[in-house]
Amino acid sequence: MLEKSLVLIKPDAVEKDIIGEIISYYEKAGLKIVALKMERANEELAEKHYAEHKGKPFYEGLIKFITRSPLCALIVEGDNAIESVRKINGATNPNEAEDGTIRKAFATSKSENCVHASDSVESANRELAIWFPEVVESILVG
Ligand code: 3AN
Repeated sequence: MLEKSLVLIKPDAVEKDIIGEIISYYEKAGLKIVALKMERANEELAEKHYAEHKGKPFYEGLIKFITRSPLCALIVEGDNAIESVRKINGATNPNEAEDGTIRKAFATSKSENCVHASDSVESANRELAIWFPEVVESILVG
């Protein structure tokens, strides 16, 4: 099924100047970048995005991390894009990430793990509306 996933290239990856390398992983897998922007998330945006993690021990650190410097938000489209992108990203813990994944190559810890991607159609729709409110209506219709 043709799907759209919300991907964040997180502050650690932007700081390391590997935006281009990360985007290449998706493009080489046949996925299409249909929207892209850089922005520095404020707390409100970060808290919306990570609402499901509120109260967890790593939550405060997560908000600090994701707001500390600019990130890159992308809409990645393709057949089965949601699962494909998560496979390309690799496991949350880089020690468990499979060879050939972005996190295996670049992530340094569970928090500094370079990328985020939607984990279901429902979360993709929620996250796309958070990060791309200006395009979400036109892009999600049809
Ligand atoms: P994923 O991004 O692989 O879907 P989630 O949804 O379980 O992982 O967690 C969201 C984010 O929260 C992770 N990308 C990571 O940055 C952070 N995180 C998750 N678990 C931990 C942890 N135990 N310690 C620190 N940060 C964590």
